[in-house]
Amino acid sequence: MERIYIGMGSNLADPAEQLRSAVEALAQLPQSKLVGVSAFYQSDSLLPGQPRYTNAVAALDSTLAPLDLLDALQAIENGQGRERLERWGPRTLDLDILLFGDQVIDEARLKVPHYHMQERAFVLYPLAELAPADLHLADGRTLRELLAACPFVGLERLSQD
Ligand code: A4P
Ligand code: MG
Repeated sequence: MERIYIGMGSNLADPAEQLRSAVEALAQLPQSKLVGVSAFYQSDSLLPGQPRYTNAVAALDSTLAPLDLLDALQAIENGQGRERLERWGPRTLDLDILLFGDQVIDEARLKVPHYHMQERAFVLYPLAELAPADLHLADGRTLRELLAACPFVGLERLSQD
């Protein structure tokens, strides 16, 4: 059993609703238990000219193998109408495996910890709602240190309805 953190993002077709549907789908995953979901946060896209994103993080306990979880997450993305037209393009739903226990995974299809999560406020602040502050990445840096280096700028925490 591993504690897994999943980053969720959407900037098309009612993003908050996309994230709510994704949470329902995560709760249905086999061999897994959804243990928490952060608040939703809005921020500008890292790429100019795209709609604003809504992001959140979910925590899952699972005995799925990493690549099986990736397959399941991609099936959820596809089920919510994701079209991969261009890398980094706007998307109805993006599900990224941020952390998979303390495993470091370096496979063609799966790199964990997720690329650049250490410096993305829209990942770190929702993650901090769920994870212990002494959570550390494989390089030894704690979540507390990463947060201290990543100002809460341009993020808007949405009230939950
Ligand atoms: N892949 C490798 N490692 C992982 C992992 N840990 N989790 C592979 C999930 N997938 C992983 O992903 C491309 C391939 O990455 C997958 O086939 C999988 O095998 P993708 O989701 O198809 O492509 P992508 O999302 O366009 O690329 P990427 O690199 O995941 O983009 P990002 O980093 O997600 O950036 N601005 C705001 N405010 N909020 C956002 O969420 N997101 C992006 C996209 C840009 N700007 C943003 C946001
Ligand atoms: Mg992605």
